[in-house]
Parts: sequence; structure tokens; C-alpha cells
Amino acid sequence: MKLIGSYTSPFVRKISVILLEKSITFEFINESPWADESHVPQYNPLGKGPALVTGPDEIWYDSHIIAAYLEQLDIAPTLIPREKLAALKVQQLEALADGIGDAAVLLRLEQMRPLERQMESQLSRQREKIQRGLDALEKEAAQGTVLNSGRINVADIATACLIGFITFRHILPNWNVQRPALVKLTEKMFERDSFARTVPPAS
Ligand SMILES: N[C@@H](CCC(=O)N[C@@H](CS)C(=O)NCC(=O)O)C(=O)O
Repeated sequence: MKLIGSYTSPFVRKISVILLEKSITFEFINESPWADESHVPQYNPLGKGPALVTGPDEIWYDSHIIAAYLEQLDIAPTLIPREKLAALKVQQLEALADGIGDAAVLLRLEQMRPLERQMESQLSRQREKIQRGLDALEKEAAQGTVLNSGRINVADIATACLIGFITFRHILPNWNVQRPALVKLTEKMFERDSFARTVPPAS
């Protein structure tokens, strides 16, 4: 298997963590989707990482789909429950964490524009999504039924990858204020070997 993407992407990290948790051997192809000569569009018409190559004519893209594909290989540990409704609950929180990641990427792109061309409305729109999303994740983590349940799942992984990205890119320096359950969950996840091995490089 080949995983295409960059070490700094939270979506790519999510897939690396899942592969490591399941002890699936893979080759990491480090490709920035933002580079002029990027090969990522050859794997995903949307030009986004991650993509997972599983055979000569088989490529999976969008981290949510890749996570679901890896789950159906039936390799322990189970990261998406077998029962359909329980699976959707986990996957909805995975989608929430990923959606906050989308907002964080958009915020960062806007912030990279020259100051006089940045749109305040766009900055605050994305910040609001991030704050609301983190509040929802905090509530779930405090409840501990789907997120932070004690049995690791893809929502826990996606959430910790998101928090790692927010911290690494200084997206929201005070994300942890009044979010103790998220802090606890993230600290617990960062202790795992799969997270220690996928820390984004300083750049
Ligand atoms: N929903 C997608 C989002 C992937 C995504 O946005 N990846 C970013 C890297 S952080 C990317 O490749 N962006 C390049 C672009 O938007 O052109 C997923 O979960 O795989």
C-alpha cells in the first residue's frame, strides 16, 4: 500500500495513525498538494491528500472513505463499530473533526494573503465554525460515550489529529481554554506510539 500526502496534513496523519494502529505495512509518498509540480492530482482528481493506492487500478481518496476502506479489511483493532447506527455516530464525529480541519485550512489560507486583501468576514466565519465545532467535540468528549469512550475509534483519532494541526499551525492558541475533556483526550492519544511516530515536522 502507498499513502500519498504530506506529513503536515491532519487528514493524512489520520490515515497514517489508522495504518499504524492496525499494523498495516505501507509506504509513505511525501507529496505536497500545494506544490506546482505536485503529483497528487494523478491519484485524486480533486488534487487533495490523502490518497491510498491499494492495487494497480485501485486508489482510494478522501480520508473518510480511506478510513472506511481500511476498516472493511477486518484487521484489529476495530476503529469503526460493526453495528451500523453506532458506526454512523462515530463517523459523524469523524466528519465533524475533519470539517473543523477544513475550516482551519481555509482560515490559514486567508491569513496567508496580504493583510490588506484578507476578508474579515471570511476569517470570522471560519473561526466561528472552529469554535462551534470544538465546543461540540468537547461536549462529546465529556460525555464519553462515542468520543473518548476508552476504546479508541476513528473519531478519537480524527479529533487528536485536528488538535495536533491547530496547535502546530497556531490556528487557535487558546483552543484548550474551557475544554478540559478535549485536552485530556488529546493528551491520552498523543501518548500512543502511532501518534508519536506521526508528529508533523517543524516547517
Ligand atoms: N475531505 C478531505 C480533505 C483533504 C484536504 O483538504 N487535504 C488538504 C491537505 S491538508 C489538501 O490536499 N488541500 C489541497 C487543495 O485543497 O487543493 C479528506 O478528508 O481527505
